[in-house]
Formats: sequence, structure tokens, C-alpha cells
Amino acid sequence: MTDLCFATNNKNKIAEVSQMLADKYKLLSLEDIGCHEELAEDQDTMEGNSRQKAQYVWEKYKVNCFADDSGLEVDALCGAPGVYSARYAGPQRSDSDNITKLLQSLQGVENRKARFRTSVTLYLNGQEYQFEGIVNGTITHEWKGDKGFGYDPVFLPDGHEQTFAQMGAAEKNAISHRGQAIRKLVNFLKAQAGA
Ligand code: ITT
Repeated sequence: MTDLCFATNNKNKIAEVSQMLADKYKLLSLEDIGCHEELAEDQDTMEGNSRQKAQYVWEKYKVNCFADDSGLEVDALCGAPGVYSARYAGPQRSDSDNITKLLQSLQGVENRKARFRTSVTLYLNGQEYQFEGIVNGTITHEWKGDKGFGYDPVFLPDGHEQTFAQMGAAEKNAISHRGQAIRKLVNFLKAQAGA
């Protein structure tokens, strides 16, 4: 089994991906590799941020690793909040403040098209690979549902009648930006491992 670090402190993300990699890779957390510092993510694109985190871990710890970064891009807001999605309404990183600000910004706006995007960067034996996942949808006028996190209560994916916050985790993962990017990563890793 090959060791592979997921450069995140989010335990839910690690559990989810760990299952998908089955017995080919042993998934390690930042804690597992002795990395206790906060990883910088101060680039102005999601690709830049996922690269920054993965590159840092590879260069400092010499462990194969990957990192992700996601955000919501709203057409009528010229792609905002994008890479700044977590702090859209301020440094407190409050999901409800972010949604309130988003709905206010879109008050009276007819074009409600938006997409969630995830960038994943993998460092495998010093080589860099990037994977992307996108899900298109619209921003609703009201909050619907109480599952998930972030902007889920106001994001209605195209072709569906429920917001992400009304869906179960498995249903959301099957279509979500993060689910798509992680599946691309997993398929690539399985091919590398000769699965
Ligand atoms: P880590 O960097 O610690 O992994 P994070 O909260 O910054 O956690 P992301 O980079 O994945 O998570 O996403 C940045 C923000 O984009 C997140 O705080 C949400 O506001 C929003 N977001 C990303 N994915 C989302 C999703 O699936 N549903 C709702 N909002 C999401």
C-alpha cells in the first residue's frame, strides 16, 4: 500500500475519500504526517490554493499528497464569491452571513446562474496533477433544507428539484463538484496503482 496524505483538517473529507481508495492507498491526515501548522491558502484562484497546499506538504514532508479548494461562482456577480467563498461576508466565515449577503446581492437580479467548482492538486512522486469538478445550477430566492454546509440551502443543481441542503450526502456527492473532482483523482490513482 502506498502512503498518501490528504492535506486537509476536515475529517469528514478524509473518511469519504478513504472509502473510495479501498486497499490501494493508505490515506494519511496532516496529523498523521506530523504537520500541525495551518496551511496557507492565499492565492487568487482555486487551482493556486490547492497547488499551494499540496506543494507545501510535498516539499516539506516528502510525502505523496493531494489538496482541494472549492468555491461558488455566480454569473451575475462576475464569478464572485469564487475563491473567497468561505469569507464572503467577513473573516468570521459564517455560512448564514454568507448566504444573507449573497441573497441581498442578487435581490431583483433575474440571472441566477451559478456553479460550484473544486480544484484538486495531487503531488505523486514529485509530479503535479490537477483535477477539476463543476456542478452548474441556480441560486434560489429563499433558503431550502438544513443538510450540508456553506451555500447548500440556496443552490439548486440543474436538472434537480431539491437544493443541495435538501439532499442526503450520497445524493449530493453523486453530482457535486467535490464528488466529481475526487472521483477523477481516485480513478487516476487506481490506474497508477494498476487496479
Ligand atoms: P478546508 O479548506 O478546511 O478544507 P473550507 O471550508 O475552506 O474547508 P472549501 O475550500 O472546500 O472548504 O470551500 C470554501 C467555501 O466554499 C466553503 O466554506 C463554502 O462556503 C463554499 N463551499 C464549498 N463547497 C461547498 C459545498 O459543497 N456546498 C456548499 N458550500 C460550499
